[in-house]
Amino acid sequence: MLVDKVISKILRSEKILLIVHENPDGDTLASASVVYQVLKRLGKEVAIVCKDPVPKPFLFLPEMDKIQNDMLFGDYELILVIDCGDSRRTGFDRRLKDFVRNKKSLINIDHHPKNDLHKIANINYVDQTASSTAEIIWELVERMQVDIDKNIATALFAGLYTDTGGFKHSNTTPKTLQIAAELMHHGARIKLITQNVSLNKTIPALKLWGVVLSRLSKHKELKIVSSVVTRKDLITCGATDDDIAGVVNLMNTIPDSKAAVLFYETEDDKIRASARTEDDHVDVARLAAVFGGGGHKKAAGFTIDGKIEITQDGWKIAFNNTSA
Ligand SMILES: [Mn+2]
Repeated sequence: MLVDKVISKILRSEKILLIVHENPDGDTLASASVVYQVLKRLGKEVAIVCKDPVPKPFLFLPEMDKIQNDMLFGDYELILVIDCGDSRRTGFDRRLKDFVRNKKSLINIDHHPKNDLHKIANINYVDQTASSTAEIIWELVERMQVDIDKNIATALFAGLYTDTGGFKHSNTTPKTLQIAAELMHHGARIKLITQNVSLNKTIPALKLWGVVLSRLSKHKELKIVSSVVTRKDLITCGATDDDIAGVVNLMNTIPDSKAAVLFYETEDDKIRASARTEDDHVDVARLAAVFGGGGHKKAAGFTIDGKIEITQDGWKIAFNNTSA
Protein backbone atom coordinates (compact mmCIF):
# COMPACT_ATOMS: atom_id res chain seq x y z
CA MET A 1 0.00 0.00 0.00
CA LEU A 2 1.07 3.55 -0.76
CA VAL A 3 0.77 4.61 2.87
CA ASP A 4 3.21 1.84 3.89
CA LYS A 5 5.79 3.08 1.41
CA VAL A 6 5.46 6.56 2.94
CA ILE A 7 5.82 5.19 6.47
CA SER A 8 8.90 3.12 5.68
CA LYS A 9 10.56 6.10 3.99
CA ILE A 10 9.83 8.27 7.03
CA LEU A 11 11.10 5.63 9.46
CA ARG A 12 14.36 5.29 7.51
CA SER A 13 15.05 9.06 7.57
CA GLU A 14 16.45 10.95 10.55
CA LYS A 15 16.28 14.58 9.36
CA ILE A 16 12.95 15.52 7.84
CA LEU A 17 11.77 18.87 6.52
CA LEU A 18 8.07 19.73 6.16
CA ILE A 19 7.05 22.35 3.61
CA VAL A 20 3.64 24.03 3.69
CA HIS A 21 2.29 26.28 0.92
CA GLU A 22 2.58 30.05 0.68
CA ASN A 23 -0.35 32.09 2.01
CA PRO A 24 -0.92 29.10 4.28
CA ASP A 25 -4.44 27.93 5.06
CA GLY A 26 -5.80 25.84 7.92
CA ASP A 27 -5.35 22.53 6.14
CA THR A 28 -1.68 22.87 5.22
CA LEU A 29 -0.78 24.22 8.69
CA ALA A 30 -2.85 21.67 10.61
CA SER A 31 -1.43 18.79 8.57
CA ALA A 32 2.15 19.97 9.13
CA SER A 33 1.42 20.43 12.83
CA VAL A 34 0.31 16.81 13.15
CA VAL A 35 3.19 15.36 11.14
CA TYR A 36 5.60 17.45 13.23
CA GLN A 37 4.16 16.12 16.50
CA VAL A 38 4.25 12.52 15.28
CA LEU A 39 7.83 12.72 13.96
CA LYS A 40 9.05 14.37 17.17
CA ARG A 41 7.65 11.46 19.16
CA LEU A 42 9.65 9.12 16.95
CA GLY A 43 12.77 11.07 17.89
CA LYS A 44 13.29 12.57 14.43
CA GLU A 45 14.93 15.89 13.74
CA VAL A 46 12.08 17.88 12.16
CA ALA A 47 11.55 21.41 10.90
CA ILE A 48 8.66 23.20 9.20
CA VAL A 49 9.17 25.84 6.54
CA CYS A 50 6.61 28.32 5.24
CA LYS A 51 7.48 31.26 3.02
CA ASP A 52 4.72 33.42 4.54
CA PRO A 53 3.81 34.11 8.18
CA VAL A 54 1.04 32.10 9.87
CA PRO A 55 -2.26 34.04 9.71
CA LYS A 56 -3.68 34.97 13.11
CA PRO A 57 -6.70 32.62 13.02
CA PHE A 58 -4.35 29.60 12.88
CA LEU A 59 -1.86 30.59 15.56
CA PHE A 60 -3.80 28.46 18.08
CA LEU A 61 -2.71 25.28 16.26
CA PRO A 62 0.02 23.34 18.09
CA GLU A 63 3.65 23.92 17.05
CA MET A 64 3.03 27.06 14.99
CA ASP A 65 5.95 28.69 16.82
CA LYS A 66 8.26 26.10 15.24
CA ILE A 67 7.61 27.35 11.69
CA GLN A 68 10.54 29.10 10.01
CA ASN A 69 10.50 31.13 6.83
CA ASP A 70 13.60 29.55 5.34
CA MET A 71 16.03 26.70 5.91
CA LEU A 72 19.07 25.02 4.38
CA PHE A 73 17.36 22.17 2.52
CA GLY A 74 20.67 20.33 2.13
CA ASP A 75 20.72 19.56 5.86
CA TYR A 76 17.75 17.21 5.41
CA GLU A 77 17.40 13.70 3.97
CA LEU A 78 13.71 13.83 3.26
CA ILE A 79 11.25 16.59 2.41
CA LEU A 80 7.50 16.20 2.83
CA VAL A 81 5.59 18.73 0.70
CA ILE A 82 2.19 19.17 2.31
CA ASP A 83 -1.03 20.33 0.57
CA CYS A 84 0.86 22.40 -2.00
CA GLY A 85 -0.97 21.78 -5.31
CA ASP A 86 2.08 22.59 -7.41
CA SER A 87 5.75 23.26 -6.81
CA ARG A 88 5.48 27.03 -7.26
CA ARG A 89 3.07 27.20 -4.35
CA THR A 90 5.83 26.03 -2.02
CA GLY A 91 7.71 29.25 -2.77
CA PHE A 92 10.87 27.13 -3.17
CA ASP A 93 10.30 25.75 -6.66
CA ARG A 94 13.90 25.74 -7.93
CA ARG A 95 15.43 24.54 -4.65
CA LEU A 96 13.07 21.57 -4.45
CA LYS A 97 14.22 20.45 -7.88
CA ASP A 98 17.87 20.79 -6.80
CA PHE A 99 17.10 18.77 -3.68
CA VAL A 100 15.71 15.89 -5.75
CA ARG A 101 18.58 16.15 -8.24
CA ASN A 102 20.98 15.56 -5.35
CA LYS A 103 19.44 12.10 -4.91
CA LYS A 104 17.44 13.09 -1.86
CA SER A 105 13.83 12.05 -1.35
CA LEU A 106 10.69 14.06 -1.68
CA ILE A 107 7.17 12.93 -0.78
CA ASN A 108 4.19 14.87 -2.08
CA ILE A 109 1.25 14.63 0.37
CA ASP A 110 -1.78 16.27 -1.17
CA HIS A 111 -5.39 16.20 -2.34
CA HIS A 112 -5.03 18.62 -5.27
CA PRO A 113 -5.29 17.51 -8.92
CA LYS A 114 -2.19 16.13 -10.63
CA ASN A 115 0.51 18.76 -11.12
CA ASP A 116 4.23 19.28 -11.66
CA LEU A 117 5.10 18.00 -8.17
CA HIS A 118 4.07 14.55 -9.38
CA LYS A 119 7.05 14.56 -11.74
CA ILE A 120 9.71 15.43 -9.16
CA ALA A 121 8.37 13.57 -6.11
CA ASN A 122 9.69 10.08 -5.30
CA ILE A 123 6.33 9.19 -3.78
CA ASN A 124 3.02 10.87 -4.53
CA TYR A 125 0.81 10.21 -1.55
CA VAL A 126 -2.14 11.92 -3.17
CA ASP A 127 -5.87 11.31 -2.92
CA GLN A 128 -8.03 13.68 -4.91
CA THR A 129 -11.18 12.32 -3.31
CA ALA A 130 -10.02 13.40 0.16
CA SER A 131 -11.71 16.51 1.53
CA SER A 132 -8.40 17.81 2.80
CA THR A 133 -4.78 16.86 3.28
CA ALA A 134 -5.67 16.41 6.96
CA GLU A 135 -7.89 13.50 5.88
CA ILE A 136 -4.86 11.84 4.27
CA ILE A 137 -2.74 12.55 7.36
CA TRP A 138 -5.45 10.84 9.43
CA GLU A 139 -4.93 7.68 7.38
CA LEU A 140 -1.17 8.01 7.92
CA VAL A 141 -1.38 8.35 11.71
CA GLU A 142 -3.93 5.53 11.94
CA ARG A 143 -1.67 3.23 9.97
CA MET A 144 1.32 4.26 12.12
CA GLN A 145 -0.77 3.40 15.20
CA VAL A 146 -0.03 6.79 16.70
CA ASP A 147 -1.68 7.51 20.04
CA ILE A 148 -3.96 10.40 19.06
CA ASP A 149 -3.96 12.97 21.87
CA LYS A 150 -5.98 16.19 22.16
CA ASN A 151 -3.41 18.25 20.27
CA ILE A 152 -3.26 15.92 17.29
CA ALA A 153 -7.06 15.49 17.28
CA THR A 154 -7.60 19.27 17.39
CA ALA A 155 -5.19 19.95 14.54
CA LEU A 156 -6.66 17.22 12.31
CA PHE A 157 -10.19 18.43 13.03
CA ALA A 158 -9.11 21.98 12.16
CA GLY A 159 -7.76 20.77 8.80
CA LEU A 160 -11.04 19.01 7.96
CA TYR A 161 -13.10 21.93 9.23
CA THR A 162 -11.30 24.67 7.28
CA ASP A 163 -11.00 22.87 3.94
CA THR A 164 -14.68 21.92 3.94
CA GLY A 165 -15.83 25.40 4.99
CA GLY A 166 -17.09 24.01 8.29
CA PHE A 167 -18.44 20.81 6.61
CA LYS A 168 -20.61 22.91 4.28
CA HIS A 169 -18.81 22.39 0.96
CA SER A 170 -19.57 19.46 -1.31
CA ASN A 171 -16.12 17.92 -0.74
CA THR A 172 -17.49 16.76 2.63
CA THR A 173 -18.01 12.99 2.43
CA PRO A 174 -19.33 10.37 4.86
CA LYS A 175 -15.68 9.48 5.49
CA THR A 176 -14.89 13.10 6.40
CA LEU A 177 -17.66 13.14 8.98
CA GLN A 178 -16.66 9.71 10.29
CA ILE A 179 -13.12 10.94 10.86
CA ALA A 180 -14.47 14.11 12.50
CA ALA A 181 -16.52 11.96 14.89
CA GLU A 182 -13.45 9.85 15.74
CA LEU A 183 -11.48 13.02 16.41
CA MET A 184 -14.18 14.20 18.82
CA HIS A 185 -13.73 10.94 20.72
CA HIS A 186 -10.02 11.74 20.91
CA GLY A 187 -10.79 15.12 22.49
CA ALA A 188 -10.64 17.56 19.55
CA ARG A 189 -11.30 21.05 20.92
CA ILE A 190 -14.01 22.15 18.51
CA LYS A 191 -14.92 25.33 20.35
CA LEU A 192 -11.30 26.48 20.14
CA ILE A 193 -11.34 25.88 16.37
CA THR A 194 -14.63 27.62 15.60
CA GLN A 195 -13.75 30.55 17.84
CA ASN A 196 -10.43 31.12 16.13
CA VAL A 197 -11.40 30.30 12.57
CA SER A 198 -15.03 31.39 12.19
CA LEU A 199 -16.10 33.58 15.07
CA ASN A 200 -13.22 35.99 15.47
CA LYS A 201 -14.26 38.78 13.15
CA THR A 202 -12.90 42.13 14.28
CA ILE A 203 -14.57 45.49 13.53
CA PRO A 204 -12.00 46.35 10.81
CA ALA A 205 -12.59 42.93 9.20
CA LEU A 206 -16.37 43.33 9.20
CA LYS A 207 -16.07 46.89 7.85
CA LEU A 208 -13.93 45.54 5.03
CA TRP A 209 -16.48 42.80 4.33
CA GLY A 210 -19.11 45.55 4.19
CA VAL A 211 -17.12 47.34 1.49
CA VAL A 212 -16.71 44.11 -0.48
CA LEU A 213 -20.42 43.28 -0.23
CA SER A 214 -21.46 46.82 -1.23
CA ARG A 215 -19.48 46.40 -4.48
CA LEU A 216 -20.98 43.03 -5.47
CA SER A 217 -21.90 42.75 -9.09
CA LYS A 218 -23.17 39.91 -11.22
CA HIS A 219 -22.26 39.25 -14.83
CA LYS A 220 -25.50 38.88 -16.76
CA GLU A 221 -24.49 36.06 -19.11
CA LEU A 222 -21.80 34.28 -17.11
CA LYS A 223 -23.76 34.59 -13.84
CA ILE A 224 -20.51 35.12 -11.97
CA VAL A 225 -20.66 37.27 -8.85
CA SER A 226 -17.59 39.38 -8.19
CA SER A 227 -16.17 42.17 -6.06
CA VAL A 228 -12.86 43.85 -5.25
CA VAL A 229 -10.60 44.96 -2.40
CA THR A 230 -7.96 47.64 -2.91
CA ARG A 231 -4.97 48.47 -0.70
CA LYS A 232 -6.74 51.74 0.07
CA ASP A 233 -9.76 49.81 1.42
CA LEU A 234 -7.52 48.00 3.88
CA ILE A 235 -6.13 51.30 5.14
CA THR A 236 -9.55 52.98 5.33
CA CYS A 237 -11.01 50.08 7.32
CA GLY A 238 -7.88 49.52 9.40
CA ALA A 239 -7.90 45.93 8.18
CA THR A 240 -5.08 43.53 7.23
CA ASP A 241 -4.67 41.02 4.39
CA ASP A 242 -5.78 38.25 6.75
CA ASP A 243 -9.19 39.92 7.08
CA ILE A 244 -9.95 39.30 3.39
CA ALA A 245 -10.11 35.53 3.91
CA GLY A 246 -13.62 34.14 4.10
CA VAL A 247 -15.65 36.87 2.48
CA VAL A 248 -15.54 35.11 -0.89
CA ASN A 249 -17.34 32.17 0.73
CA LEU A 250 -20.11 34.52 1.76
CA MET A 251 -20.27 35.86 -1.82
CA ASN A 252 -20.67 32.25 -2.92
CA THR A 253 -23.99 31.88 -1.09
CA ILE A 254 -25.99 33.81 -3.71
CA PRO A 255 -28.46 31.21 -5.03
CA ASP A 256 -28.54 31.68 -8.80
CA SER A 257 -24.86 32.47 -9.36
CA LYS A 258 -22.47 30.06 -11.09
CA ALA A 259 -19.39 31.20 -9.20
CA ALA A 260 -17.98 33.95 -7.00
CA VAL A 261 -14.68 35.72 -7.64
CA LEU A 262 -13.00 38.21 -5.32
CA PHE A 263 -10.13 40.31 -6.71
CA TYR A 264 -7.77 41.98 -4.28
CA GLU A 265 -4.63 44.02 -4.61
CA THR A 266 -1.63 42.39 -2.98
CA GLU A 267 1.28 44.10 -1.26
CA ASP A 268 3.49 43.48 -4.28
CA ASP A 269 1.17 45.36 -6.66
CA LYS A 270 -0.53 42.39 -8.28
CA ILE A 271 -4.15 41.31 -8.24
CA ARG A 272 -4.96 38.05 -6.52
CA ALA A 273 -8.24 36.39 -7.45
CA SER A 274 -10.04 33.93 -5.23
CA ALA A 275 -12.76 31.87 -6.93
CA ARG A 276 -15.46 29.65 -5.44
CA THR A 277 -18.40 27.72 -6.81
CA GLU A 278 -21.23 25.59 -5.47
CA ASP A 279 -22.30 24.57 -8.98
CA ASP A 280 -21.34 20.98 -9.81
CA HIS A 281 -21.02 21.85 -13.50
CA VAL A 282 -18.48 24.60 -12.88
CA ASP A 283 -14.79 23.92 -12.30
CA VAL A 284 -13.04 27.02 -10.95
CA ALA A 285 -9.65 25.24 -11.03
CA ARG A 286 -9.91 25.29 -14.84
CA LEU A 287 -10.75 28.99 -14.76
CA ALA A 288 -7.72 29.59 -12.52
CA ALA A 289 -5.50 27.50 -14.82
CA VAL A 290 -6.24 29.89 -17.70
CA PHE A 291 -4.43 32.55 -15.67
CA GLY A 292 -1.64 30.25 -14.48
CA GLY A 293 -3.24 29.57 -11.10
CA GLY A 294 -4.59 26.41 -9.53
CA GLY A 295 -6.70 24.81 -6.85
CA HIS A 296 -9.73 22.57 -6.64
CA LYS A 297 -12.95 22.33 -8.65
CA LYS A 298 -14.80 24.22 -5.92
CA ALA A 299 -12.10 26.63 -4.72
CA ALA A 300 -9.17 28.02 -6.67
CA GLY A 301 -7.04 31.10 -7.09
CA PHE A 302 -4.82 32.93 -9.55
CA THR A 303 -2.77 36.10 -9.85
CA ILE A 304 -2.95 38.71 -12.60
CA ASP A 305 -0.91 41.76 -13.48
CA GLY A 306 -3.11 44.80 -13.24
CA LYS A 307 -4.79 47.45 -11.19
CA ILE A 308 -8.24 47.76 -9.66
CA GLU A 309 -9.98 51.02 -10.47
CA ILE A 310 -12.93 52.20 -8.40
CA THR A 311 -15.28 54.08 -10.71
CA GLN A 312 -18.44 56.10 -10.13
CA ASP A 313 -20.72 53.23 -11.00
CA GLY A 314 -18.64 50.40 -9.59
CA TRP A 315 -15.18 49.10 -10.40
CA LYS A 316 -13.09 47.68 -13.18
CA ILE A 317 -9.81 45.88 -13.65
CA ALA A 318 -7.14 47.41 -15.84
CA PHE A 319 -4.71 44.76 -17.07
CA ASN A 320 -1.05 45.76 -17.27
CA ASN A 321 0.35 45.38 -20.73
CA THR A 322 2.76 42.46 -20.47
CA SER A 323 3.28 41.87 -24.20
CA ALA A 324 6.70 43.56 -24.18
MN1 LIG B 1 -6.06 21.49 1.41
